[in-house]
Amino acid sequence: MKPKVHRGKLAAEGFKFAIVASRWNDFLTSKLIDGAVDGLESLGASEDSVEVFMVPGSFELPSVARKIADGGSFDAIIALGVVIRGETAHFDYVAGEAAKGVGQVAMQTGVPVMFGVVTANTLEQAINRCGVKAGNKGYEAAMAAVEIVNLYSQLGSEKQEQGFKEKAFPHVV
Ligand code: INI
Repeated sequence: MKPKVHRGKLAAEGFKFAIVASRWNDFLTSKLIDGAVDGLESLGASEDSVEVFMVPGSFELPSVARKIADGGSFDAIIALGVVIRGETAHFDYVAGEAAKGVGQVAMQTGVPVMFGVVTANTLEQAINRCGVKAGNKGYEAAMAAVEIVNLYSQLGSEKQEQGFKEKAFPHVV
């Protein structure tokens, strides 16, 4: 058996992306923003199709992502932040709320929201995930955003096509 496989293309032209990024640990989140912008640009996004919204900390990512999603101007949102366990007793609350909240925004609004938040036990681990050794989570989140917006638009047009078939050929479908 060879089932039909649906996959989003890695082509960013024609889509609008919002990056919402935390200022906490900004020497690292700035690297995530750079990684995300470079990633989007490398896939064909134009300068005016990408906007960055800064928030105080990762806890605020979901609420601002929600506002952006409700505004209806962007096809995808990329949430970026760095939460380091060693630095805070409320690591679990901040990281947990950021992850849960970002997921809820995506589910409740229908606008895809990428989780580009580095959660690390140590500063060294965090540095390694922000473009030094083990990749750049901002770049990865940008790749995911482009793939997902293309998959969403494919799914939308398949639905429209199905609706058209149902109307035009009710006896067939
Ligand atoms: N926010 C982060 O993004 N990373 C952290 O490591 C962090 N620490 O360590 O506390 C952090 N805290 C701030 C938090 O996100 C909120 O901005 C703050 O609680 C105000 O709501």
